[in-house]
Amino acid sequence: MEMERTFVLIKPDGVQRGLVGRIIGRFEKKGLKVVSTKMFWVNEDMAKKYYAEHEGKDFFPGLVEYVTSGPSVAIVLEGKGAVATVRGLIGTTDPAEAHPGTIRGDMGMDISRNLIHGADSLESAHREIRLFFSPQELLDYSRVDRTWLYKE
Ligand code: D4T
Repeated sequence: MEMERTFVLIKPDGVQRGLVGRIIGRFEKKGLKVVSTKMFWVNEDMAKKYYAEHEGKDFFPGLVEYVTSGPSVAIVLEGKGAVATVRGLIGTTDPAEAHPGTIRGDMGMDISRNLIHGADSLESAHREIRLFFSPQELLDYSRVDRTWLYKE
């Protein structure tokens, strides 16, 4: 398994519901390293660009309104196989169907308030990281528990 960086966005409902610490805590506890984080108010332009694949669908206007309705928290995480691991921790798109134990399964009720986004591939992760962070903001360090998390 290769070391990967992935991108996560805690959406405005996560911030408003005071779940930021608990969500980041789940990633930390799993062993993922936080490479960078910042609060970010996604604007309409960015939201439309970001969700371009859903343009024209009935939920699109509501989706754009939701993600632009307040600040979000952007996070870069690193770990072996981080993209798939993070998607697994987040759970399926609809919190009503997401398995208990996942972030959406444990903390959400409705597909249009699904708390968090996680990059779905290494390519999207790199594109989204570049969209939200400058290279200097991605910090290079090792966690002290590294040798306890990985055999090598
Ligand atoms: P994001 O991109 O937000 O991490 O979500 P997913 O990758 O899990 O799911 P997605 O791209 O299919 O959907 C993007 C976003 O649209 C909302 N949505 C989706 C909605 O409100 N109603 C719907 O019917 C669908 C399919 C939820 C997530």
